[in-house]
Amino acid sequence: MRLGVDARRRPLAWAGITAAAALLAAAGCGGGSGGPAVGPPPVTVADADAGEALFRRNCSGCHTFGHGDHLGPDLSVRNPSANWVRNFIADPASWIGTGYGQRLRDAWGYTMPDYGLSAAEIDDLIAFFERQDGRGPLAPSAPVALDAGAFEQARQTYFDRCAGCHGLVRSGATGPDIGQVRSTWIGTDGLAALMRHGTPRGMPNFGTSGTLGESQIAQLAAYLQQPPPEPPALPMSAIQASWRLTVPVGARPTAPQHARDWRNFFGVVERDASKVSIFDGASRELVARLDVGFAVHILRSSASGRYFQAIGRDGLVSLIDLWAAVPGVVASVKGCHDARSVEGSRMAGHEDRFLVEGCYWPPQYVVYDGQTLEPLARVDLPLDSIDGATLPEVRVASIFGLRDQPLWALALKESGWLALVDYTQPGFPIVQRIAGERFLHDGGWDAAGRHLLIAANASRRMVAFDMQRRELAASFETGDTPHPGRGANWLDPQYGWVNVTPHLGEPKVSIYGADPVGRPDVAWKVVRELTLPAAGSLFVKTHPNSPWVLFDMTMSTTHARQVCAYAKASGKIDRCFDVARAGKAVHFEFDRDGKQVWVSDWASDGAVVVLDAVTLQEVARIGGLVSPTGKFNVHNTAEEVY
Ligand code: DHE
Repeated sequence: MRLGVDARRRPLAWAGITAAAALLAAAGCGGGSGGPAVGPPPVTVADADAGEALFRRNCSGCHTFGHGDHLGPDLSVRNPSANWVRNFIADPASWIGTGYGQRLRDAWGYTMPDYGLSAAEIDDLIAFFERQDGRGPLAPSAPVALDAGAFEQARQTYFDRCAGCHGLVRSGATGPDIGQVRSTWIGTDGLAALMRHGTPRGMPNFGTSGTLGESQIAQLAAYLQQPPPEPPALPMSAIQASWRLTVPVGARPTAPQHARDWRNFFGVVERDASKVSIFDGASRELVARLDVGFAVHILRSSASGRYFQAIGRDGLVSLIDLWAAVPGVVASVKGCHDARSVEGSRMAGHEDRFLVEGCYWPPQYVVYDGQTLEPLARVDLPLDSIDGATLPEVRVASIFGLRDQPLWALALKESGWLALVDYTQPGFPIVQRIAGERFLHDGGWDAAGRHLLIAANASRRMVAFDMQRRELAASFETGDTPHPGRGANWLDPQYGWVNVTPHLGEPKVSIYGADPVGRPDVAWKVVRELTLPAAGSLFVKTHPNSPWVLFDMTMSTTHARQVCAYAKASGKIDRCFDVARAGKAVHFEFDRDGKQVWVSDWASDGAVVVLDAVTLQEVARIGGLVSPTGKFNVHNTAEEVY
């Protein structure tokens, strides 16, 4: 039985005291292998059962006991000094730079989170370890039984929360493989602990953040240990049936029906409300709040800027006309069950003419009329990877509309291909594929608009595609899970035009040369590495008129409220400061002239924080927004200013 902390803390008998003395001796009274000065172990009666429960609940996401290393070491093999282990658990960060503590940091790449356990709880854990030493490997708890209803609930939760990173068939991408075999190895407790607490490498803390309840976590842990169900197809007939043309082209205005500067509008994604709010960038007044697809992901601007194109995670594309007296959705269509990106035709003479939606599921892309969203073609994706393997799942990640050729470039995540789709050819076929790296994710253009710079986050690399020559220009390592968003271009005083990526898996920023014509000596080479206060960065952004390059650390468990500003002139991080009050700071967007920058405070009752783009002082806070995430200024999005 678990005793109250105070009730349990009573003096040890003599045998216990000699055991504690032996531990102290083994630890050299200083903690075993160097480290901060520590006192003698507390004298307590520890509860191994309570320690086991704590281990299963908190620690088993990263550690096993006797089944091998996972995200952290197998704890059946640990520092022999219980006193060292005790002090390490109490304050993991303070052991960085010391012998054993630093070796752990070097081996595992991050510092163990501090769970804020009491001294009594830590004693319980140690008691459990010592008891388990004599018992052998710890078997995981059995998964809960799933009847048909619970299985369906778990399937839906997986789709809503997990499929984006791990894939619908769970073979992994931005997140690791969590198919049946690996999930069964991790076990019920480990899976639940990972969902509950997240990881320092970017897995969200769904449990402690309140996103998922304990019963949902238990269902998911059971679901993951079963084979994934066959996901459904979405044929052209169903896509056509979903098409809604609310305002035909003839009924739309031929000139803006309001006096506002619509090219400086901001579209703000309110993710969990499945809405987009449109603000006047100058006055910051709300112009419209519109229903779009489920858990809307991003907006893109049509080449002319007149239309916002919103993509929901349910694959619903919404076309928003900014010239209407009150901007509204003029057409919608659903070409995927699951999607993240959409892009219009950008070449001169083809502006706003076609639109492509890339699916996460099914493995297909769909081309629409750019003005009406009438479905024109549905094309299956090739399922072979650049290594020649046949994959169960290939998803369209980022999409880029070229300006000088009638092409879209589709980054095919799992397979590592960049597929070029020609929208002047009948059937909108893939006319060429360029091998990159697995798994392609997000990215943007270089300053010259010639190279596409895309993160292959599972390969720790950035990939540069030369779109003039239509070939791979370079692939170079940057770090653990690069995640640049659109990236950022600026003229470095020493290295010429550069671009940059932060990383999800480590607190590193890699700045690399990105001008193979002007500075071939440093092109596609990392020229500066910076350290952020924490890993978990999702986005970077700048504007030609801004002296700063801004980074968030959204997925960090310790610094999610902060953003950091890098000074282009000095080549240094100048400051990191709190922006979010209610939730996590995420994503940046400048206004058209680069005078202000908008940052989201991502929370259910969230806000957009407007900073002066020079002083970085807060000038306004637009509140009352439901989980604001991405923000898209019409001019900057249409002209791809970043
Ligand atoms: Fe995104 C861009 C995929 C989670 C906000 N995100 C992108 C792009 C891809 C992608 C492929 C590039 C599109 C392009 O340029 O054509 N995002 C994914 C995922 O697969 C992932 C990791 C998991 C998921 O389940 O969706 C994911 N994304 C998120 C979020 O959780 C974010 C922070 C908030 C949200 O909406 O859910 C988020 N992603 C964004 C934003 C961009 C983006 C704001 C556009 C950045 C820009 O400046 O253009």
